[in-house]
Amino acid sequence: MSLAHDLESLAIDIAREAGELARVRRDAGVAIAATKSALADIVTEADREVEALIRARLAAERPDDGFLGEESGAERGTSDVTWVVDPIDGTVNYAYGIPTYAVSIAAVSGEPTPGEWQALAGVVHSPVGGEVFHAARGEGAWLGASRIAVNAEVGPAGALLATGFGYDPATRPGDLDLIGRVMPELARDLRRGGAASLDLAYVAAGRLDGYFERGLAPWDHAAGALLVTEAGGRFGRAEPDGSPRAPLIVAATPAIFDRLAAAAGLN
Ligand code: LIP
Repeated sequence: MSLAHDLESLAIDIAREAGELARVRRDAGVAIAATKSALADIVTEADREVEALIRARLAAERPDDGFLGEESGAERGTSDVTWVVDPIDGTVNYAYGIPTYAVSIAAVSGEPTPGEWQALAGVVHSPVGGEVFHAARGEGAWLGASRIAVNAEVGPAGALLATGFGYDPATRPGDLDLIGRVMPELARDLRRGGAASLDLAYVAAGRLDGYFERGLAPWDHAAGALLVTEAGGRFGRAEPDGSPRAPLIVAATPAIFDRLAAAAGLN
């Protein structure tokens, strides 16, 4: 078996265990532990507990690997592998009891920076739905045991797209301008699920034709981007006006990627 396949298998096992913990904590009731970059950017005790479980299981299995997590930060390893983890992506949904949230775990090699790393394995697990989207580099994208692929074409009514909004109210005008540029050009309709990793997994599975958003963190897209490319889709990331805090992410079937990227301003 390839290293990528072994990393994928480990990530699937850990994502399932972490997802079960997240689900049990949600059913028991969720407390907001703190706010981060903005009042709307919350973290729950479950976010922290789930990331600690993931980090401990990875350290036990692969002690030399690095780690980059949303809640506990970054730690360089001595191997060439770094784990990029969002323990509960869709935190606001999770806090409100909306079932659209996911455990996102990716293994990357090289410099653990988007645009520089090479994704080796990615898993996006939806605990409520029980769905496990997964990919190992060069081995395709899967939903459970079923192979998945992006839509080969987009119908005459236009593309079903998804997007999202940053936590900082100051980004709202730019986000709305972005939608105003994209929708008339391409969309039959727009979805706002609230979890980037699931939006990307849905592009990979053909449930969406494309997705775009500004301001995502590396852990939001690390796993989902590999799902998209292994499913035959295209993924792009840019930092318009050189702002690393608000990168633009575009992912789509090749049938519309270039038009979506152009409308969104992906240089
Ligand atoms: C969320 C993303 C979502 C975005 C939110 C937030 P979190 O990640 O998954 O797409 O619109 O602003 O960034 O904070 O739930 O891990």
